[in-house]
Amino acid sequence: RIAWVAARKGTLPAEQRIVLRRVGLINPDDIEEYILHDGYSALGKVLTEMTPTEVIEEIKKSGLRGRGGAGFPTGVKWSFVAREKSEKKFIICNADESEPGTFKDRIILEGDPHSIIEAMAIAGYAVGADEGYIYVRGEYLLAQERLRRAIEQAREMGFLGKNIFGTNFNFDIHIHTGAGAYICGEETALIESIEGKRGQPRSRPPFPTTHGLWGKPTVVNNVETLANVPPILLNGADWYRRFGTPSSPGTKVYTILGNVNVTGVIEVPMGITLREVINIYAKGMKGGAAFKLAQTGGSSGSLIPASLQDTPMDFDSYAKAGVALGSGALLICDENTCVVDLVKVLMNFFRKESCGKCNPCRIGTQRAYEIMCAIAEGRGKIEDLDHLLWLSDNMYLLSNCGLGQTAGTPIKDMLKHFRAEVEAHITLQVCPAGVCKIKAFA
Ligand code: L3W
Ligand code: SF4
Repeated sequence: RIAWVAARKGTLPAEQRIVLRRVGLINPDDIEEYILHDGYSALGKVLTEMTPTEVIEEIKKSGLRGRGGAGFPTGVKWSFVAREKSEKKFIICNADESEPGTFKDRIILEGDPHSIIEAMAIAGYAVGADEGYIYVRGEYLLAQERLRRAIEQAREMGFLGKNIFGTNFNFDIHIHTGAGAYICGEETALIESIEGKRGQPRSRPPFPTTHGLWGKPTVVNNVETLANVPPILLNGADWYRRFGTPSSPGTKVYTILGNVNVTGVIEVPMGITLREVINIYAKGMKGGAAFKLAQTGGSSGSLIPASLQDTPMDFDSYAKAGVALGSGALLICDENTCVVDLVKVLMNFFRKESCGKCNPCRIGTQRAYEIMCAIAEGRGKIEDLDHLLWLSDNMYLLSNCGLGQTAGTPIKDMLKHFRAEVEAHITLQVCPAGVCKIKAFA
């Protein structure tokens, strides 16, 4: 909080780096550089000075919440696995980052791969697991290469394998690569994929914490979530709570894209506003154009209109405002963006990536895309808007997993905040932003 208030006053240049503190600073292929920058000291501290219960309590106290989009409390998830009486448990790092516009995890994996290995070993110690998997997106070749090298180095130095730090704790990690399916980022589809089956989500409950990989209790954490673990245990939960907001402590890594002057990756405290992101980090809108909306979290995020530019970006403030923070992409759109065109593109993504297991999602995303195409081409009818809302509600209520449940969010946001613009496509056969090729005028 201190940091971002100062940044707002212009007394600090910008970011608050916890997760990205070593990225760009150390050679990710050299374990010695990692060690020189506090690497594996959190693991050493945990194994020699703390009990598993103390580790979980510290993570709970820190308030760390899942950075894959859902914001579930990490310490609580770990405690669910720790309490299971099972001879075998697993830690999975979800590195199947595929949300459009999101590449925050890639930066961490490529720039600081040992931080994930260290965090997974800590999680293993905390919950009683001796084996981990990193499920890496198939297209992330450099990340895979660096992770493989890092794992080999960690084994050679004794940070993975048997009797780590001279204790009786054993832990090792495998890498599993994806094959291009977005749905394998859903935790249970990811588990099915590791098990060698078709990547389709299971029904939850039971959650992976009790019935995960090969039916065993499993922690599934996002890359950025894990990257927060070593610094929390090294510096303490109270230190971590100095950043962010009381209910969403710490920082968030965002990818900034779209019609702004500076795009890229930033790490800033939770609770900063979109206006601040645009003005401070993105150096304003390109060409001085007016801000129209931001799309958070790739496809499953929300459309954030100008009226919510000053809402603190943290899990609860966004939820209270009826929007979602998502996975960390911020697609900033100016006044020349057509919301119909944008939502059409998102629906195209969902219909292609739907795994087809359940009808509401498989058919609903296809129908929503067809209607969006009709509206964009000037073939839409005003009753289509009610049909779109009906589809969105049914997908939300009846779909098996997050993809189908959130596919209708952009539609609802579009009709809530930009209905007049959508209606103009139908009743006036005009695209106010001048993007859609309305056929009547072609
Ligand atoms: C045990 C319970 N565990 C919940 C666990 C659950 C999961 C986590 C969150 O993700 C987000 C969405 C998008 N006992 C539990 C429990 N859990 N109740 O908590 O669960 P949930 O259901 O709230 O969310 P989810 O469906 O797992 C949805 C994001 O994921 N998303 C895409 C993300 C992409 C990236 C990327 O590209 N880097 O992160 C797609 O929907 O934002 O908020 O672990 O097991 N009673
Ligand atoms: Fe597959 Fe969609 Fe059903 Fe999820 S909601 S299981 S992606 S069909």
